[in-house]
Amino acid sequence: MNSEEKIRLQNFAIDIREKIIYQMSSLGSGHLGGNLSIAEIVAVLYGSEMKYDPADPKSDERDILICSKGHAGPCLYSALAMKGFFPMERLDTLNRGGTELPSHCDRLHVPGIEMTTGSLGQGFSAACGMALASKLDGNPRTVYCIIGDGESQEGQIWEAVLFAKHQQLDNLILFVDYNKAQLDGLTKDICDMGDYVDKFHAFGWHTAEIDGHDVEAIKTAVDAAKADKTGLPHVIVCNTIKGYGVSFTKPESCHHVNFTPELTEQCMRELEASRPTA
Ligand SMILES: Cc1ncc(C[n+]2csc(CCOP(=O)(O)OP(=O)(O)O)c2C)c(N)n1
Repeated sequence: MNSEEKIRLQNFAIDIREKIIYQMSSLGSGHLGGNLSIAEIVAVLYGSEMKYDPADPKSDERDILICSKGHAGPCLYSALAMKGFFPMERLDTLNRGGTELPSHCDRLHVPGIEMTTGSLGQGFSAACGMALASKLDGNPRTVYCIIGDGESQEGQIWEAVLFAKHQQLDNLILFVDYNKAQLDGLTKDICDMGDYVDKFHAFGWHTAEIDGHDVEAIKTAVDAAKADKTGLPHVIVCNTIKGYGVSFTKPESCHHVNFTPELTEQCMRELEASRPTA
């Protein structure tokens, strides 16, 4: 990746973070930590890797992303609005009565959202189904899915992991947002998941582990996964930080945050100051 491309994707991730905070502060609160932790993954997918057409969100030519940790809707909405799937003004309406922008991913209301998620563990099964259907249809698309580390404590996740291997879903790329924290504390204290790479390897998957805030590492891992058509599904374990990008957050206590105008201003100032320079 050349430095221009790197800076473009890093800036896109910062734009996404600013829009996440904009949506949540307009509402007064939101699931901040787990939205901020996946900004680079979403920036690389919508900024570089995925095929999509905002004018035709259901096009057969498109790739698919399912955010199984549905509370990270605002992160995807930021990217979708910036890419023209719906008007930017809709970001003002997050989770208000009658809104077309519910806080959790909603495929019936939000163009570009492929699966309604929020009940943790379920979105990944849908992603496996879509990957299998794409293969049966001879559609060359890639299906991407993001799960949380807390979410990976759900039994349904591991049924889907088995299924994907059995069905040889090498068109499926799963990101584990390994931010080490869930709703009410650190994942290791609540139900330690051990070593993800070992686990997925034991289930027969192709594995990679990267810094999930490094756009170059994300792109390299996705390109390698896409190129590998040996019948194995792909997991990219992304080491991330819950609440990454602003200074007031602590991973174990930033799952859901209340905003004041002062806090919003501080976050926006910090994000602007963090923009990379050539
Ligand atoms: C089946 C289910 N149980 C509980 C919840 C409530 N809940 C919402 S987010 C969350 C924590 C998820 O942690 P993690 O997957 O690590 O995601 P992160 O907060 O780091 O984004 C929980 C328990 C839920 N949405 N669905």
